[in-house]
Amino acid sequence: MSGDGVVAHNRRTYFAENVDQTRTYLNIEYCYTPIEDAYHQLFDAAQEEYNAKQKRKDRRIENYYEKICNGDQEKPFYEVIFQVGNKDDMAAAGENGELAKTILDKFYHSFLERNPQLHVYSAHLHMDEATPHIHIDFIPFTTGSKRGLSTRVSLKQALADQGITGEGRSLTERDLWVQKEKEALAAIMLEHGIEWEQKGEHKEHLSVLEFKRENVKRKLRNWSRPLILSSRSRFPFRPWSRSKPNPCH
Ligand SMILES: [Mn+2]
Repeated sequence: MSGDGVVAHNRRTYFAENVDQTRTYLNIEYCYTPIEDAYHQLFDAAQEEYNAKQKRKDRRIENYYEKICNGDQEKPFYEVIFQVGNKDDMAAAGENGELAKTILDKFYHSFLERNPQLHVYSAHLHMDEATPHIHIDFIPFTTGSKRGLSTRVSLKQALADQGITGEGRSLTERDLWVQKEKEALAAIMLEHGIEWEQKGEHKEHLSVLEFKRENVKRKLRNWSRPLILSSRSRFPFRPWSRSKPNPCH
């Protein structure tokens, strides 16, 4: 899906077949700024300052967003999707749908507090698909940079500014960040009586999570087996690679 496709899905300007349009009014649009505008807000001052210092005209940056899109250094934005449960245990239209919405709503607000270096320009909670989930689109940035723009796009540096550094290829800063966010989500779930049991080893425990609801055992009598909370496919951390359609256009 290209950037335009993401926007159309998240904002419901395009309805895919799996969307129940009678429930779309239950969705929440927390924010939406076209990405070009978000780039202007974040980087215009640094771009002007940078250009003022350039003696050679060809070193000037006319459009930072286009420059990032056309370069190989950084992705222009990232999208993460968070979900509690699955369609069998947390169906959007079922008895736990509202609970999932409450948890995701709290999680979204805490996400903003935890991640000051990730500029969220688009965020949507979807209640009109099988399971409630939230799409968060962000531009990772760092300030006070010595080279290039003083404020510039950098996922690695943005996470480092937030105190998250990786340990080589086996454990990247983004792995650590995803784990931290999942733990934050788990903590909010726990406040609502849903416990996470992490299973397996290595990265597996990041993707297969089970839960039991302590406070509503009565309702759970017919749930005879552990329930899968979040699967790999529903917890994507999507950088927009150049092999995909260019999200800038
Ligand atoms: Mn969706």
